[in-house]
Amino acid sequence: MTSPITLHRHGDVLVIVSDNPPVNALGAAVRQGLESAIKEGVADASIAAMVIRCEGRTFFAGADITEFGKPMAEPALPALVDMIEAADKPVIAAIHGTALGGGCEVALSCHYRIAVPSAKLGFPEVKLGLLPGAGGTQRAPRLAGVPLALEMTAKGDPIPAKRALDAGLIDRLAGEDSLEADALRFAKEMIGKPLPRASQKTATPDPEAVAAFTKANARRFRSFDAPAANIACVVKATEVPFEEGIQFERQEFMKLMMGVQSAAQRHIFFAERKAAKIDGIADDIALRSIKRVGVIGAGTMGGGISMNFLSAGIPVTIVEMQQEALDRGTATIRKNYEATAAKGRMTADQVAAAMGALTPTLKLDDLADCDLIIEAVYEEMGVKKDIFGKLDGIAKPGAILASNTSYLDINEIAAVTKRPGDVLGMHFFSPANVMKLLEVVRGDKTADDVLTTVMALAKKIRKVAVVAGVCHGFIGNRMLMPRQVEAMKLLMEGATPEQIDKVHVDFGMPMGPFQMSDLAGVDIGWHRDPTRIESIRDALAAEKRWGQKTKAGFYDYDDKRNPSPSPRVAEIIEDFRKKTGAKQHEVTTEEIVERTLYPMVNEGALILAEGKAQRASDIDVVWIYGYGWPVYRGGPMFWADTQGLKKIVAGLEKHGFDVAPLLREKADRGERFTS
Ligand code: 3H9
Repeated sequence: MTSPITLHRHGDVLVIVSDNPPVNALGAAVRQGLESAIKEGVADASIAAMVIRCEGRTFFAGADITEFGKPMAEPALPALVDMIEAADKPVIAAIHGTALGGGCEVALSCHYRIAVPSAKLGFPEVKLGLLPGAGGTQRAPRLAGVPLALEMTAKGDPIPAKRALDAGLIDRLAGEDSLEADALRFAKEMIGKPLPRASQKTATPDPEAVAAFTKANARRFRSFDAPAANIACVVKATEVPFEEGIQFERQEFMKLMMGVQSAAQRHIFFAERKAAKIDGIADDIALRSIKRVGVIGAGTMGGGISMNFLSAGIPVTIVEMQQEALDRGTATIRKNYEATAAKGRMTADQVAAAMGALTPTLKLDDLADCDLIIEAVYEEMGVKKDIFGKLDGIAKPGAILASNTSYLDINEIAAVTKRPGDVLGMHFFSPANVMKLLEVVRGDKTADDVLTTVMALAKKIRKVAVVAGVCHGFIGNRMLMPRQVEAMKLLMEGATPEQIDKVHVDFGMPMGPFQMSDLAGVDIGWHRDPTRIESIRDALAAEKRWGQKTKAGFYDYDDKRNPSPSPRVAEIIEDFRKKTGAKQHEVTTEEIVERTLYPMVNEGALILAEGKAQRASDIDVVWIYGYGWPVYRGGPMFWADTQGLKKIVAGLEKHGFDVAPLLREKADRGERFTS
């Protein structure tokens, strides 16, 4: 096998080049190649300096995550970076793309760093439930100080080259197109000069910065193990000699690596990327060109959907029926952009460009030049069919027609057109400009290139897209249903809304079933007859307890939307318990978990068996990005695997649920849903 590392001599400078697509991950072959290259450079008397650079789209993007959890081939990354730093000739890292994780650690072990202005440096390990385990937590604070090291390691967001330069993390900026030449010049200049080594610098303690950082991020870090470990390592760098700090880093790294949280977060990293692949469709299928998007409906959903495309530079024609609604929708989009600009996350020019790409209209006919039209109107089959019938006569040939329905049958909608192959579902989650998930619903007749075009477009608008089959509620909402039904039953049997919600929040969800109802609207799907009271929900809706919007739902709300338990709701529940004669018992946390979370896993197994999700990991992606399932638990299917499927089956049986055959089979065979 040829090595991904090649050597090129430029006079007395040895240029060590890695070419390991797609992202130059530091797998065994790369590490071995780097080790022998450095040895050769050090041993060769005709070499006076070395440059390490990468081919392809990026500098090393980190350790090879696929090697984690398996025995590590020599040399291990920590030993390799120490060897680079120990070299007695200047070694220069020449950085383009993203120097991430182990890649950034390789760079920091070099004596000098030069980067193109578009490059970024970062330690995203925390997002995999880890910390930089090859000296990053010890070298970064020595080079750039504690505050930046904390931010980079514990939050994991990469920083641009210019900021890295200002902070002392890199030494020079290269020309965008002259990295190798500039690195060579830099190397020649440094020949014979004393070698700066990050490990020999001291990191200044900064307890105030540590306290402020920890406090400011307490919410974001809640329940995650890795951020605290990253912070502890950075602090250690200011307290003990380098070698001792490295030992501490190693020990903390191994603890995290063996833990469930990191396994879950690594599972989601790969799950997210796998979700983009569609079984049975070739990767190189020709895509349709999407130059203009039409959105029908300028309400909350339509407006949010439009913003995704406008922000990505794709012009949008937005249609409403009434001028007033159109004006309101357009004004909301502007207001949202202006709020983003006020936070410094957009410039005034960018706001102007986004708004300039928006064409509001009252005429459906104006959608004739759109390549993709997304309908985001009232959730009613009749209304949707009417619109798709009209669109069939308006849209140009080859245009993709999508519905943003969250439950309805895409096949039925497609059937009213003469082009069902061009129709599919694009289920955005509210707020549509913020939430990362997009369920792409594949109808029976949806053409392959329509599906792949929309999946590729999703990446462009920075969504995580998952393919779902046609069924009521698709993947996410379908799994939500058994949870909500069971939560209501538990109320009847003696639990309180607060108790059930607390179990879900303690589990790591952003909110519980009743908090979610209050946010979404208790009146959603209500029959609107206040005299017909057949459920607790009907009783609440009849009293206009519609949730946060009416300041009363399952909870009472103050002006700032802070919830408090409602004595009136307790009365309504008690009244229903008496009326129905429901048997009361003490409901435990364990029972709430078994009766609200296990049925979701059960439903997930049905969805998989029916082929409505391509793979179990897709279900996990839906729940992480659409509903805030805690990423450190890896999604419902991964979580079920960590619990043991036998335990899930036993819990379901205990409470009288029908166990999905696939779940039972897997449990019997000792298998898992996820790999
Ligand atoms: C680490 O370094 C630990 C050390 O501190 C200590 C060690 C002792 N390994 O994202 P994309 C694959 S932890 C293996 O679609 P983009 C990815 O699965 C690591 N594979 O591209 C995908 O495969 P496929 C710290 C990797 O352009 C393909 O590459 N580093 C790795 O949108 C393309 O990926 C990180 O956490 C990897 N490290 O984004 C960085 N990275 O085509 C993780 C990617 O088969 N990587 N792949 O689906 C990223 O953030 C993005 O991939 C990157 C490119 C920004 C680099």
